[in-house]
Amino acid sequence: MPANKSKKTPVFFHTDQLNHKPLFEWAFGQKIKHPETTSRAESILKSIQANPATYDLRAPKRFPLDAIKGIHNTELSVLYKRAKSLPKDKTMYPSVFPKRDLRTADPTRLQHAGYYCFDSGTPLNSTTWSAAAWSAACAVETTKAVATGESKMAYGLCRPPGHHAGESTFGGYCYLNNAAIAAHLLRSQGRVLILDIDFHHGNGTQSIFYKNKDVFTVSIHGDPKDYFPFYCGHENERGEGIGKNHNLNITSPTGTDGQEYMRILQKKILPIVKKFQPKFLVLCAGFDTYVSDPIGGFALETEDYHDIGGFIAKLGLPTIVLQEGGYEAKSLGRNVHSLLSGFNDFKHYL
Ligand code: Q9C
Ligand code: ZN
Repeated sequence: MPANKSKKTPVFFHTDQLNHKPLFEWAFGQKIKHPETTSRAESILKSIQANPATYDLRAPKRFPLDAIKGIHNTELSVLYKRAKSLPKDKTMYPSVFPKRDLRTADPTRLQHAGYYCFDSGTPLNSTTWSAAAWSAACAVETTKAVATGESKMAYGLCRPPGHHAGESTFGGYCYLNNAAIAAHLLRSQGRVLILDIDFHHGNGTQSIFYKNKDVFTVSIHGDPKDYFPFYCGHENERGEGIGKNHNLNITSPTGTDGQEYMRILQKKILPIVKKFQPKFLVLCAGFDTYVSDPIGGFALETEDYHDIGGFIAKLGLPTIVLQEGGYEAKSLGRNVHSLLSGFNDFKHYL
């Protein structure tokens, strides 16, 4: 057994991430219970803690202010910090979303939150900033655990998720783009590939790196003609300027199963890795591709995540795994463990 084979997978989580409790969202005219619940993180924690020989669970220690500044406009954090002074039982759901011809906003006014927000499911309250910042801190620590060579793969239990947040925009339950923060920390050391396997298009990540070629963004998702975020994520969006051909969107039909998903990985991801030769991989790990997910439209099973983990391990890259979506709380922990086991069971990887 190689010396490092006995090492545990570092996992990062801070309990303040549980203080953020969005209660409901407006979904196509209906007020529904908010899918991004604390029970999601609790389900994952439970399955991590059930395997103490495999995982080394730690809390990030520092607020990642500089790392956030590298990716997000300061107006976003000004707005989030302003929400800290909301009364405990009050939540701000922005209700005016300006379009291209409305261009002035003041982030010190909570009523202007709609300028930065692009949907009705991503509310602000007094705990949002702390939870989002600790979630980003998990991404930073996970990145460090891999970049320092401590571990070839590490997992950040990022909650709230991140891939829908742009430089100065938030939405899709995301406030800070954890994967973009991770990639930005790594890019001075070499090319970074971000592979987004959440059911939804990673629109925030795409827009942040759209004109860059040192960070290649790939997202596999349900067709945005039918699914959130609707207005981007189409296959003809390929990057711009020097970033041309460094963004790839792969849409797959409703009902896509594990077999079809593996075909996509083999056919589309392998060639990119061969050609782009990344030094690091950031995996946006969403599990709303699960067959009984209440939001997503794919049909993956728990064992399929094991295969996906194995496929990614086989790429041989140092990998930062960051939690994104996945809304059937009771299966989420099991699915996360299945994906991470796919790495750890691939004996040539660690
Ligand atoms: N209010 C992630 O999986 N719901 N976000 C659309 C309209 C938004 C999902 C309903 C789904 C966002 C990280
Ligand atoms: Zn999603």
